[in-house]
Amino acid sequence: MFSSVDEFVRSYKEKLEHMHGKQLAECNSREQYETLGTMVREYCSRDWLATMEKYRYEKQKQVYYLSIEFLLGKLLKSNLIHLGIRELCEEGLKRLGISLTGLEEVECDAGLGNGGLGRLAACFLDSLASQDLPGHGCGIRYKHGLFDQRIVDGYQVELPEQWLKYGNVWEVRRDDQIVQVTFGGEVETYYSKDRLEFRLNGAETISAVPYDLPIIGYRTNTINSLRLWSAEPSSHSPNRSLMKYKIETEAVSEFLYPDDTHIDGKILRLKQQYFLVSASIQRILASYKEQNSSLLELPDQVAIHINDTHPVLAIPEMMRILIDEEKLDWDTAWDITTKTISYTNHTTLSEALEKWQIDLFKPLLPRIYLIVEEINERYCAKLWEKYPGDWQRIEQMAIIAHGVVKMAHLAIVGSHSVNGVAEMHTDILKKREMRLFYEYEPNKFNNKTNGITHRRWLLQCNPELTSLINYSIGDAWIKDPTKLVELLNWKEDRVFLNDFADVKRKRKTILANYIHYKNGISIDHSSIFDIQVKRMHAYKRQLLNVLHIMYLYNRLKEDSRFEIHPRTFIFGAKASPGYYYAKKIIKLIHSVAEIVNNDPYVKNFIKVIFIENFRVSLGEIIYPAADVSEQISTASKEASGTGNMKFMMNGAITLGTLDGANIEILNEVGEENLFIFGLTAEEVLSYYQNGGYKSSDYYHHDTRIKKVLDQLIGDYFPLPSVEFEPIYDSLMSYNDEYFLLRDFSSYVDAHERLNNAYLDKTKWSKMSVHNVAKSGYFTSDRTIRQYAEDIWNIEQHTLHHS
Ligand code: 26W
Repeated sequence: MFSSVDEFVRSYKEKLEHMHGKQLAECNSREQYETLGTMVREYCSRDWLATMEKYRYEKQKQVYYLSIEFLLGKLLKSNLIHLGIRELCEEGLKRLGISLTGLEEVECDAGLGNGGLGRLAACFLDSLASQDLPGHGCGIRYKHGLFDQRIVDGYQVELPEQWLKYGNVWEVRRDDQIVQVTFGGEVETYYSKDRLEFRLNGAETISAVPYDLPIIGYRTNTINSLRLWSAEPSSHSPNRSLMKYKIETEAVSEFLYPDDTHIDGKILRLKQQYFLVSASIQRILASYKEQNSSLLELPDQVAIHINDTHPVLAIPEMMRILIDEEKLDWDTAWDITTKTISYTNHTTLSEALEKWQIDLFKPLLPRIYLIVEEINERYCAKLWEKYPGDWQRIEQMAIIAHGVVKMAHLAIVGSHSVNGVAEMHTDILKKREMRLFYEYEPNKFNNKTNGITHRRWLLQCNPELTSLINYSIGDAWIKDPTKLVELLNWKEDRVFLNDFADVKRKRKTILANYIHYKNGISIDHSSIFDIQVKRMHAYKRQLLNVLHIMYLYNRLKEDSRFEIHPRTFIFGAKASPGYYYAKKIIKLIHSVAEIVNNDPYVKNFIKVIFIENFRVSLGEIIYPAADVSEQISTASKEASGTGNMKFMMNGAITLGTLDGANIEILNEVGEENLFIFGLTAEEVLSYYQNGGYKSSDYYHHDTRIKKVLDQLIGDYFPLPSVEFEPIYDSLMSYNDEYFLLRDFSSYVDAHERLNNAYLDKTKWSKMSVHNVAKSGYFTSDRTIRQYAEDIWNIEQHTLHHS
């Protein structure tokens, strides 16, 4: 199929006719895309099967990464690159008058995630396969991924996302592997041969249908699987209206919840979580049992990782199967379960910590609830032994307390490893959020600083930079990105620096053209592209960025001698549909843009752009075009951040707080190669403890702040004056929970330093090169190797081709 261009052209035409029953000339680009995608999927099926066979027969330990989100983005381009057949396809299609990039654009993003957590899961799958590690994803095949964002009159409007509308060429439905998942009913207990047994009566069953996607390693023969479960009515039909049953069943995998950090305690969400977990654990144990006789060795053969607490019911579900179905005793089952499961925490924000009301949990999952109760009782009893009489401590550590089940506590207690996602985040977990658990079992806790796949986020999305790097230091960095450090040898080379600056210019032009096409706004290609793209959230402080733009505007208007290098401020962000405040910030960005972009004087210095519907595939054109990466969360709030790494790897300079992985970026590049500002995490946390900050002092003592804040509520914007009152109030009446006014002045200073640095173009380019050179540490290959060695205990395999 892909052995020569001639051969490709022949099989492509044949496939197209078979699939669509038409001649090439009559096929639209979607049909052409489907043809190519199907060919690629079929082409990899041999290696896919071979990989699975090898795992089965060589009894290598496998890891299963359970995640409620996998934010994959598009797959055609990366699959072609990984298989090493992209150039051949491009050439073949060209002969047929088809543009490959055109077909790549037709593909919909697989947007089965909200943000960092979901994208991290996708990067991890890529790094597992690309390093020949036996690891697979388990997730949900949502019919609708994260909503499509439209902006109407400056306001966000959400439309249902439709990635499956025309089918999905990458997936294979596995009817032979369907399992049943059970909800509701009542638990009956009885004795059988002196053993207490449990039976569920009157429960309802739904089918979990697996769809498998190949995860293709980069130039290896390894092809792992991502298994996505879809909910369908089961043939054991219930005693109630079939139509209602069908609708309620399909609802389980209908939508991805669009909440990021703020939990919506809806029953459907809990159903999704148990659906994912029950289906996955049942299959994992069944396939283990096909090969092994004793469940006691399960932890030597299988590792199960839970991505945040969303899949934490894997713990009681595994206990249920081991005890009720496999008839093991509690202690043996508990030993196997805890040795198998490990857990990553992704946030310390209290509003994101999952707690489920018992009233909701117990009727939906009665047997699972009983098991959680038992886990809790045994755990509290052990705590009592260690801390006799210390009721307060035990109450704080309990899994069930005050009418709720605390999912993070269950995750810590039921797994053998708990990790944070950046050094500082892990420190905060140990010292604060999880202090009592850390004191009790310090060895459980460890750090795994996040990473990103340099294949998608540099090699694939920035071919211009890739060629320049290859030309300068060779291509060994693709297998080992720490080799990017060799770019430092070129930092003083004039020709190289020119070429490097040229790459950035090209990438800025590509983004500028996109913006012109989408927003109808022309931007100055030589302006500084200052970009903040991420979910919209108060703690990420897009508002601080906007306040600074308003200040710059005021300053430019007031002081005709004040000059800055032209700047284009670019935003992209989705707000959770129910997050009123975040939506207000989106409107504010548009209102400020309206004023700034239409001011005949100011528009020569600054422009403000909001890019609609930010998603993985847009990231691929945005990160390479950035000069400045805005990473300005309130210190202590951003567990890690991964956008920061994508920008850095493409040569953007970080303007950031000492938060999450920004600190490790600073450690890599040194303070001369990024701009740090603002309170430290220590300072923020001690403010919280002492109630010491009064935001109105900053309003009264800083005229820049006063002027901007007053503009929020007067008649400055052509809108009812109440429009931005909630924003004003958050800063003044509610005492500025995220320290925007406190950090404002320091942020202004950092921007000034940055502006001055940019005036020396050569120096700026050197800083930029330095960032690329030191970005190798942030490859998810490194992160995954650390998980593989320290937590999962899995090993690389080698696949020999037959
Ligand atoms: C609604 C339940 C819920 C709870 C928490 C949804 C989403 C969350 C997380 C906060 C989602 C998330 O994306 N966290 C991010 O994870 C990234 C990968 O580790 C980190 O880089 C980000 O700092 C963290 O915010």
